[in-house]
Amino acid sequence: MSTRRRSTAMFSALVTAVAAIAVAAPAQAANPIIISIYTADPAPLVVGSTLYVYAGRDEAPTGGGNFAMREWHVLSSTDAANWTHHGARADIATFPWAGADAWAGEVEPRNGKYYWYTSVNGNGPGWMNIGVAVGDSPLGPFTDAKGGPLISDSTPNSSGLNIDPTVFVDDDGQAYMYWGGYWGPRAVRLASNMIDTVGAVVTPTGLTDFWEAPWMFKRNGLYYMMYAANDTNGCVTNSNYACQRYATATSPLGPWTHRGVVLGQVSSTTNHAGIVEFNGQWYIVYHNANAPGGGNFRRSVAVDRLYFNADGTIRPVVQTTTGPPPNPGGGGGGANIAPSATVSTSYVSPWENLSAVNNGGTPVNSQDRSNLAYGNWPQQGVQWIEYTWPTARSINSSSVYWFDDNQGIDLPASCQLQYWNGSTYVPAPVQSTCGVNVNVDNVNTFNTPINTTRLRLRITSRSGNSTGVLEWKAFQS
Ligand code: FUB
Repeated sequence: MSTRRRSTAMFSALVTAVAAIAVAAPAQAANPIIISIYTADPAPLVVGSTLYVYAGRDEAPTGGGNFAMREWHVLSSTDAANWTHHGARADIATFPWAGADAWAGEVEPRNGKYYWYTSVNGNGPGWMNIGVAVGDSPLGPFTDAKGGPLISDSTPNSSGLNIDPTVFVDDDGQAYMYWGGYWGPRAVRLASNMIDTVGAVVTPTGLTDFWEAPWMFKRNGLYYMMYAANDTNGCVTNSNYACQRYATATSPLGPWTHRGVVLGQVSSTTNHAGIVEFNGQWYIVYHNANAPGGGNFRRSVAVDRLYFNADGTIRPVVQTTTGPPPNPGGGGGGANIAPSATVSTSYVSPWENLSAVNNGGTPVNSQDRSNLAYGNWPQQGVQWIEYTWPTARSINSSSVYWFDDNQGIDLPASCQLQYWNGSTYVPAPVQSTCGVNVNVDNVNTFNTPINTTRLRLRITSRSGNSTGVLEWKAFQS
């Protein structure tokens, strides 16, 4: 029997609301990312150069067998490795019509406001509801936006358990909300005010073995839905636990096509996660029971890297205790504009691919050819690759992931970033020497942004070797 079913009807205490605490305390730089309190059901959100994580707080006592959740907390980071805890930014009292169970939520920005969709137990008939609070900043303050539930047990065709909202605003401005538990996924359109539904609640198809905890996002024009499943058909060995499966679709309400497992079983029975792109890299934020004294009702939030294959499928996540390395990004968190450039080179080996350098791949290590590789074997000495844009771009940093096949292609002896000043190539105003480290993005931040139509990476090989690149990014200021 799953945690959810074991806890059903066991949790009815009316909780006195606790006012939001306006603190910003350092969390930590490893997994779990916070151990001063227990946290669960994380939902990431990038605003500017900051990665926020919204999470519930687990307050069950040691050995407790039920959820005790009254508050939603916020953490933030500017590098996905070092975290600041901002305390409780919403709680049961945020919703005057509710009384208990501050379960999973997600924040979605729109029109300069931040809408926090949450699972919460109302005081009326039925059990869980979806509420929505609104604030003027990612840290609030948040107030009830509607004066009652957005979704409840009385909503026609609602889920058997109305929890775990995920809200997604598409490029055309149409917003969608998915939610549900007890194997009952549901979806509905939201109005542009973000607090009303539009049209009927529908039952999406193709979310194979859906249990709860949907998370929706879009990448390269493809819609993704990650969700918790608890089947024993490749997900978990014991259906008290859950994994994260995912499906893709070419339209936001499906039909969905199941693609496999993203995140395997974790150390807590529940498994709840969110996926986000931050500073050019992808991350999964999830929970487990790994903090000291942790357990199924004393969970903790963790962060790890997430990798896509060239065909858009997701690689199974490797859960770590170290968390990801710091990713401070390109100085301003600007977009990687390399994919929109035309790339040229002094030489590419006929069996390698110049397109590798700006195809948006995220290498796992310097031998990772899964998103192709650029190499210039058997050339030695100085070679270059170059980006050209049709109009001038403002660029404030760059990063290079070197290819090293442990054969003829080795890390370079040195490198230099140059740009076209209108009549010749000149060195970019880098803050540090061009990095030649293995297995990492070698980030080079500029002292001042450059305006140019051409950026060049000049590479000098080690004696007897050639050089190669897996991904070269240029960040817009
Ligand atoms: O934290 C309470 C509930 O447990 C969440 O709403 C579910 O997703 C599961 O993580």
